[in-house]
Amino acid sequence: MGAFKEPHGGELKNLYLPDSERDAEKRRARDLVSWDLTMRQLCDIELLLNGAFSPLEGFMDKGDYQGVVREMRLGNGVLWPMPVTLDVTEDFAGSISDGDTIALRDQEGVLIATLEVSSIYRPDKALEARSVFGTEDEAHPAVHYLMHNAHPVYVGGRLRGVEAPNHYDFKHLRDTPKEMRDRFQKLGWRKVVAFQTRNPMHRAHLELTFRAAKDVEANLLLHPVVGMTKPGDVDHFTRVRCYEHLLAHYPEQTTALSLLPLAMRMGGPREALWHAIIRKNYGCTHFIVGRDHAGPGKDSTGKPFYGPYDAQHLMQEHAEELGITMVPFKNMVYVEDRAQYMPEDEVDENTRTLSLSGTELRRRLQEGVEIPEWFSFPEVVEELRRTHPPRHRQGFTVFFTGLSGSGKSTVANALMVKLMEMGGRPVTLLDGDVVRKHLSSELGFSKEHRDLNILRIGYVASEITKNGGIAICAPIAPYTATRRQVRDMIEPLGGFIEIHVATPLEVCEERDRKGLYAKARAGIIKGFTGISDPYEEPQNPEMRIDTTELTPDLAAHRIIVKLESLGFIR
Ligand code: PPS
Repeated sequence: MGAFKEPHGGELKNLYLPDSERDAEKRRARDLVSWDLTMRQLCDIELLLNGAFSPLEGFMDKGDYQGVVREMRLGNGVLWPMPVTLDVTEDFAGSISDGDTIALRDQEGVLIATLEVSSIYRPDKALEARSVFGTEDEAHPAVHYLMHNAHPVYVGGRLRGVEAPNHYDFKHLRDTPKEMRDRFQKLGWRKVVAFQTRNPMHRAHLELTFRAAKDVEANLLLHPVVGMTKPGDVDHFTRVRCYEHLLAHYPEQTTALSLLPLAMRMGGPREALWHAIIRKNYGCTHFIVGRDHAGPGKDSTGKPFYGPYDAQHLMQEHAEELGITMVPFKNMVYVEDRAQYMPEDEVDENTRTLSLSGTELRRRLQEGVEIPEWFSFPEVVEELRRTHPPRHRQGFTVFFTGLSGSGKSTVANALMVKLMEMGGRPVTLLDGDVVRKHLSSELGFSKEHRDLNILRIGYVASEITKNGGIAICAPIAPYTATRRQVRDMIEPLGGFIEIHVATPLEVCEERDRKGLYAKARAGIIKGFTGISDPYEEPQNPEMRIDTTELTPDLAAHRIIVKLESLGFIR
């Protein structure tokens, strides 16, 4: 192994027990207290066990954790920028003591590893957020995770690996650091530059990585993250199919593709350092760091969390100690007159350059508009179009909300029939009364029960939407926060069109088809929406209708027109 390929801290860890000891460990684990690993912890443990996080030998104890949080150093002084901790509930923490061994299992109960508990401690989460991520602003995804998802107590200790977390997808593209190093050795790759990404790659990325490799005379490893990335990112299945297409465009025998099951924190500069250390452990000699590396986007006041080159500066500061060389990212732009990509800093300001922002790309995908050849490869675009069909081929949910008797069900029925007449997608009506009969039969009308009811409707609608169908929901849904939750559940999967049926209470009460208003006024029905329970009006629905004067037919027609204008039907 060449001098350049030293693992971080000197030794490539492999925390798995020898095959001969695994069965005994499994038997022993039957009597141990078990912790079911979260998604994040499963990603972390995979990279701990296979040595990608060398020199770590387990989840951090209090000493390592504090050193890492405060000064990016483990207890033994080795540079390490990111806490890797096992967060557990109070209840679980209360059931274990120092010196115990606990079993760590995946969601199906498979034993992944055992952990010898050496430290049980309560982190100062605000301090962790400020020191590691530079902010307590919850618009930062990792801070939000820390405050709302991470459990309150951390457990540290050494791991004994029993079974690697299982992956059913892209097995041929998954390598441990040892496997990757062996491959480099076999291929005779002495210098390897790694490229980290969580996004689909297009022509600019190809040019950039190709140039980086050429500049440092190294081979190239495309090393995209497929663990957890930023919420809202393109799913890794789609991305990996795109990367496979892209790979064919590199000169033969120069470039490899391998997937990294890392749970990103979007921690900017500290994360860049972490990424570099991981790649060093995989045997790479160089690492590309771009503008705003692992950036979490904007804070709650609209300002970026980190400066665009903070990550490069921090890498520079620790260059010597890192033992992997940074290749700073040059922003590539397309120069039309020369029909080629060039680094931004090599183009004079009078030259006409072309670029396409991520937002514009999403718009074009959404509306089925052309994506130019200079931007991407047709196979990559085709792949993105398959998972991001234009709106008229996406599923959507029409969510009616309004008082009892406002006309929701009648209009929803009319709309359903009109959509079925048009054809193209299956339509499901989740009417308030019908849902309460089949899906929520045990629920009443307390706030808690109403919320549960709406979230169930939202869940079913989200599945329908995800699978390309049309869900029409027509509950009262009186609470803003719950409607918001439903929107958040559905919007990433397709369309969400909220329609406030704003027929005034007096009209609803006057109609009183079911005689419920009279009973509510008489106090026979308690907590009736609009009478003795609140209805919070939607502030920004996609549409508002009032059925006082509007026939169901006309109301449904208006909604169809709205759906057409939004691009969901044509
Ligand atoms: S909610 O709040 O969204 O969960 O309500 P929903 O599932 O749409 O059910 C509303 C229908 O239940 C009848 N009903 C009541 N409505 C409101 N408040 C109370 N306390 C109540 N008790 C029974 C009522 O007939 C509603 O039907 P619609 O179709 O809206 O008139």
